[in-house]
Order: sequence, then C-alpha cells, then structure tokens
Amino acid sequence: MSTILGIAVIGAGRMGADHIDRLNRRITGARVAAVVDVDLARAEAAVEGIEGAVALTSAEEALERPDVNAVLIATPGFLHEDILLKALKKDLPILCEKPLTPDAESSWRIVQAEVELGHPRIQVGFMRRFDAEYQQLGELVRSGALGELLMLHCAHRNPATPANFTNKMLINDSVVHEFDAIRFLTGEEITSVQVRLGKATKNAPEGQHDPQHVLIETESGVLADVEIYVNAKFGYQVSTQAAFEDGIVDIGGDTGPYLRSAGRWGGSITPGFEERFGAAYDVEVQAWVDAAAQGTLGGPSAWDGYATAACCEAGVEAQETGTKMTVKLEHKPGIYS
Ligand code: ISE
Repeated sequence: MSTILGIAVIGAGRMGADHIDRLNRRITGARVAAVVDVDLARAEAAVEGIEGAVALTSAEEALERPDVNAVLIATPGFLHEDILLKALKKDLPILCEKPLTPDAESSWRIVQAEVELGHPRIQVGFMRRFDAEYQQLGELVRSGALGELLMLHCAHRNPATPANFTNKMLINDSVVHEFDAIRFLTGEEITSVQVRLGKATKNAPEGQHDPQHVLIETESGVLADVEIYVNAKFGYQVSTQAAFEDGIVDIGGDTGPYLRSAGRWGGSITPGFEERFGAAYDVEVQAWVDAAAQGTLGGPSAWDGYATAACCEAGVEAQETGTKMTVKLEHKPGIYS
C-alpha cells in the first residue's frame, strides 16, 4: 500500500461531500482518488479542483483502479451491503457511514463476511465516539472516579426533517447514534428498548409522531432515556446528563462565545450535525486513515454496526407494539474482541 491512501468516496450527497472536503483539506496521509455517484454531474462537481481525482458512476470501476486503496461509503444505507462485500473481497480498509446496513440480518451477513476474511476491515461512522466531551465522559466512566454510572439522560434534537422522514427513521437514522453512544459510554451491550409516544408537535410532517421517548437498559442495569425530537425548530442539539454514584456530569451543553449586546445575553446554536460534530468527524476520519496505514481499525467495528442494527430493530418493534422489546444478539466473533 502506498504511504498516501487513495480513497474512493462512494456517494457524493450531503455526508459524502462533507467527507470529500475534509479529506481534501484537513486529513493527512490520504487523498481523494475517485468519487462515485449515480449522478455523474454531482460526482464531477465533487472532484472539481482535486488533483488526480476521477468522477465515476460505478463503485466496481472505482475498486478496480490501481490508485484506490481504501473506500469511504456515504451512500444511502440500503446500498451499503453490496459495496461492503465487494470492498471486503479486495481486503480494502473501509469507513462506512452509519447505518452499517438497514437491518440486523444483513449486518450479520457483513460480520460473517469479515469473519471469513479473518480480520476486521470495516470502521462504522459513529462520529460521537470522537467528540471530545463524549471521550471525556467515557474516560470518567472507565476510571470509576465518580463511582458507578447509574443513569443517562439524553436529548437529541434536530431543527426539522424532510417530509419523507418516517417514524421508523426516528429510530434507524437518529436514535441509532444514542444506541452506539450508550454502548460506547457503558462498554456494555443494550438489552432492551421501549418507546413511548406522548403529546406530539404540530410541526412534524404528516404520519410522523414527534417527539418520542426511548427507554434503554444495558447489561448491568444502567437506564438511559432519550428524548428524540426531530422538529424542535430552534437548532441542532445533542446533549447527555450522566448520573453517577458520586456526581452528575453534563456534556453537549451550549458553548461560547457568550455574548452580551443590545440589552440581551446569549450565544448561538449549531444549525446541523455537520457543525455540531465537525471536529469529531475530522478526528474520526484521521483515526481511520492512520489505522488503515497499519492495517487496523481506528474506531467502531462492523460488530458495533450489527449490534446497533439489532437495537434499532428492537426499537422499531417497540414503537409499533408499545411494549419493552429484548435486543437479540448473535455470539460476538473472536475477531472483534
Ligand atoms: C442524521 O442522519 C444523522 O446522522 C444525525 O447525526 C442525526 O442527528 C439526525 O437525526 C439524522 O437524521
């Protein structure tokens, strides 16, 4: 493998374009070698000004190129499995945006393909693990400095959703991040999920019930509650309060600059996830590139992608049945320990 990783970015939509910009301007040790999109014009626009990068419409063609030695997948989730399997066949390092795949069964197929390959190659794009405050909270939990972690209170608020953002997507697209973050913070698997639908906002698209209250339990009995509120209007906010035996810790609060002007005080709120987690995405992609050069992973694995897919499945069933659903997981293969 060359010292500079040649990356094929598959999908040049919102997240793909954000990663192309990041790879091109801030990440060291890697370059964008190819951009693939079904819309050639969009791929061409994405490679504009990037020396040596080609625009293509076929992922297979990109994977055949001699200057491509890693893959970043940022297409819609239903297209992931096919590309993942092809990239695994070539034993290439992969960064796959969440979800790994849209359901637990297909995610398990990916895990099995990696087991067959003999080593993990897929890092899943759960960027919150790279956010400085999430990392500090994780360290606090592991250190035991505040005693045992007992409960987590999470708020996940988006300004608005597109009209086609369904009830299921509140779980599969949004709460999927809390599933991973809770697993990351506690170091435990999630055992059950319950969803409560209370009073809803008039600002949600038709057919979508917003907000929802998700109750999560981990192996040791840590309880987490998530307010998922995706048409909250005021801005983008992701915050967590952790209750320990010997203290309370808040992360994701509003940060400065704190302004006093014209008889008012306050600050500004990030408009979307690109701004809120911009720094975390940079750290995530750099960690992936650095680890890929060593033949290892720099973050969450396909097992984490599979486990969160199983949580999402339980979450969607819980939404539909109104009852507490058990998360069912296969046995964790040795390559992930
Ligand atoms: C989106 O797909 C994301 O991944 C964001 O992090 C999340 O906040 C949002 O709700 C999702 O739709």
